[in-house]
Amino acid sequence: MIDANLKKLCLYHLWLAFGAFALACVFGEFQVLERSGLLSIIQSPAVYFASVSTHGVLMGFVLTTFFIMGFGYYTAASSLNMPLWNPTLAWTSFGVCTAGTVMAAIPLLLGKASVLYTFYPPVQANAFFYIGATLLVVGSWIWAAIMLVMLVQWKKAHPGQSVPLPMFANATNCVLWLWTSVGVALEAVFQLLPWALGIVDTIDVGLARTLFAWTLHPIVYFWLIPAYIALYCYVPIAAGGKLFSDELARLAFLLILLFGLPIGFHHLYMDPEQGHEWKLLHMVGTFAVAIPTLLTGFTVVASLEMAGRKSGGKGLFGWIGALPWRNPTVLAALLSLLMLLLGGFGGIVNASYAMNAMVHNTAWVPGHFHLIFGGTVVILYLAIGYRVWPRLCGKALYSTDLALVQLWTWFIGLGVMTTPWHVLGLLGQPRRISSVNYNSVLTLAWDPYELVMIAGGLILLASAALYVYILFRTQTASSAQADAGDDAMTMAPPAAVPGWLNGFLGWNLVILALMAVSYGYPIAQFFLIKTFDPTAWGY
Ligand code: HAS
Ligand code: CU
Repeated sequence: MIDANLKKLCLYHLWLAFGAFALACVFGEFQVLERSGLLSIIQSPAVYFASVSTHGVLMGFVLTTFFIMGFGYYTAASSLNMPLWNPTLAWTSFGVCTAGTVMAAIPLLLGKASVLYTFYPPVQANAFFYIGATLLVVGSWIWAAIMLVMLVQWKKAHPGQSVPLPMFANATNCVLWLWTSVGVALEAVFQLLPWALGIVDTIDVGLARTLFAWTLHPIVYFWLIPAYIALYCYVPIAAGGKLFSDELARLAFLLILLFGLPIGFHHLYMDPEQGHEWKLLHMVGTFAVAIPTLLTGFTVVASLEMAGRKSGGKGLFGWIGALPWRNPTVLAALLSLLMLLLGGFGGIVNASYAMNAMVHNTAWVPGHFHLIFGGTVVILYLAIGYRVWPRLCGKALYSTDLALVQLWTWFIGLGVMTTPWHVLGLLGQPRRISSVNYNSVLTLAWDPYELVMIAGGLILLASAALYVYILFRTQTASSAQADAGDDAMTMAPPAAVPGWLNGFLGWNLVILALMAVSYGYPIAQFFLIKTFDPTAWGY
């Protein structure tokens, strides 16, 4: 049930998200230009690292968190068909998150927090950056609490009924996020802040990296789940068919929750502070987490095939051509699946302990995550925007043709930008460098790829600008359209699903056990093993 206040709340969140997104694209284009060395006037490592840090924070934390919260409110109210619980609290959460974002943005823009979006110590940021980031997380916890209260209220009012799939997925994401954010929250409160404030002189960077790894993997699924909501709940209907299996979809979300959390050490394979046995354990888990995505690929492609065949598509692949490619939701889904196929392949390479040694800290890694995050995830956020804007504003979408151009250019831009990154990674180019001019014949081979990336970045920037333009023109159009009504988002759920596919309470115990196994000793060792004290040895 979406009333005027909720519409406003969603629009505020989504505008902030997409505003951050467009700004981050400007920084991105600056970065590829700076690094290429083409324009000597803009060469500056200091500005470069301030820019990359701001770009990463805007894309990875601001776009995502605000989008997920705004879309989460929309999903809960529309799929449960109930009013938002405690709108005042929801606005408070928005205020806390916005204040945190502003607080972090100031040192970022002043070059006082050039610590990249992973803010690994020993690089240190101004304390306001850490306080701002913490506030953003705290604000998002309020959102998660509101979502879970709504779930509980709905279940009380509808005993024995299955929770509608969009809300089931949305609630999975809340539970996932609450578990995920604990790692970075512990790092910020007990290590980074006391250190940045001068209360302690040193911190254990091994512990900090371990706590960050706790967050770093599952956060990517926090970003991914809204995209999967679109794939499962919007796409089959938009393609003219229906979802292949509601239960398989629920299973995929649950498996993301269970397998996504305890596996962060694939970011630490090359680190010294954890033993290889633990890394191996996390590697097995990392392969397991591909399963829910493979399930998703299967279910969504099967749904699309059913739709394509219904529209007359024949033969092994004829159904693909019969799909409504001119529907923005369907087009975004098809392009996102293609990018998931390639980006996921890169992920499997990264996850393989031995192959990781070849690609770790090379340009391959930004290639991987721009394709799968900037590609798969963001293109579906954009498609969700096209779908919800008319409903939130009561106006028709400004132009479907322009929306199609925008989605295609986003896809093409990502292809043009990430292919060179993958190649450069294999050629040995490190990631996170502000210049590629090493005065060596070996690195001369990098130059043409750097130029291609400038073109890719430009296409992406133009596409992002077009996106904001389409939303703006939609919202400011003078003619209103008839209220499209609440967005039920999916066909009626099965009358009943097994209890274990309908709630989360018991699953928290399973997660606790998995986390205790995979992180218990690796964290405890920092407190159990006496560190080497040079003064005791007379050094
Ligand atoms: Fe990743 C690094 C492993 C998924 C994001 N990842 C990153 C970083 C980010 C990121 C941001 O193991 C950088 C962190 C940093 O700054 O240091 N990643 C994986 C694996 C997966 C994976 C195994 N990553 C993601 C997703 C992300 C994301 C999703 C964002 C949303 N990643 C790693 C590893 C590293 C890493 C290592 C560390 C690297 C290092 O050394 O630093 C898996 O979840 C991927 C599973 C996916 C598949 C693909 C299945 C294909 C399907 C498509 C079907 C479509 C068809 C086509 C058939 C196995 C489902 C149909 C087409 C039609 C036209 C009809
Ligand atoms: Cu990961």
